[in-house]
Amino acid sequence: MKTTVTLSALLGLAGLTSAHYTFDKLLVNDVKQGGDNTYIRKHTRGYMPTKGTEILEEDFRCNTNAQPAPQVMTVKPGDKIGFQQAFGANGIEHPGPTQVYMTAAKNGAKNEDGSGDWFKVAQSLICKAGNAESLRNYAWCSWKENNVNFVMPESVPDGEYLVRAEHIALHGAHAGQAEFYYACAQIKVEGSKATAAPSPTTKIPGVYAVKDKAINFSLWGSSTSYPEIPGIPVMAGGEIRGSADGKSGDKRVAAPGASDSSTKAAAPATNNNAAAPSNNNNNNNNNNAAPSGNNDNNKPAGNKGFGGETKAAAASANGPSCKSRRSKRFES
Ligand SMILES: [Cu+2]
Repeated sequence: MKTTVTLSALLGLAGLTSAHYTFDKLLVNDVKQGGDNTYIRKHTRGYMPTKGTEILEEDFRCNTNAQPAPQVMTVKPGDKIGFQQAFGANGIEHPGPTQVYMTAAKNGAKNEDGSGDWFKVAQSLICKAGNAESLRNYAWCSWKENNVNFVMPESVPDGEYLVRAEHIALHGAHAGQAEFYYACAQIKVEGSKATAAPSPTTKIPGVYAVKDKAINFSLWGSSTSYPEIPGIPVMAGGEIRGSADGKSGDKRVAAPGASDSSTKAAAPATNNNAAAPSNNNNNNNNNNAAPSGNNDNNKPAGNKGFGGETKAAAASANGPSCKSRRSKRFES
């Protein structure tokens, strides 16, 4: 018994070194720029993820002891920006979304400490619709890609920025062990016609709370979608890749924003139905169809996912590390 546990611990550790990652190489239009950490700030966490209450620390901005990089990369709207993995890693094999945040650097990107407001310029979710099992791996847009990437939208004004790319691994999220992988690049945007300050904004740390649903989501239930948005919504015109259920495939679309509100007044319609039954004391007889329809929309996925997942969660609750599931199977 004891031998088995030790063996599985060893297997788990062996897996960790190859499974974990950070980002140190900047890509522009899929071409590597400079060397390691020429444009991406070097930090001392190595490939280990940030977890738990560490997301409340100041180092959650650009990672542990991050130091200004020697250079600032100039890009224009429409350029594809990528943060490639460090240490020879060649593909993200953790399930979860990616986010890219930016903060304006009024005194230059090299001098920016990230204490100001950040906006979210891009988000990737699920690119392949599938079953619950697929959500534990290849359903995600970033699966097996060796970089976190996005296309610089027209809606980001000219100027220097810190750009923070992040992948959240969710395999341990049900047990409060979501893993955050991230680094910051120093980038100058030139050629934008945008003048409005991007919104909404957040502070980092502060963008996530430890108990946020989006980072405590279980992949071990029956859910075939990820109906959560970690942090704040993507800015108007920013990039959303994939979708909550992957049914739209691997597409990059512009996020809607306040300026589009005149064309999008459709959403509130369903509220009228919900209001109607409250006039009747006789809940049982009236409007049976409507309430049950509402329940179908709101609950089943969540209920089955969260109710059914308790056992699965308990079964894999030992798994703060990625490969421990595998070793656990070997045990049993
Ligand atoms: Cu991991």
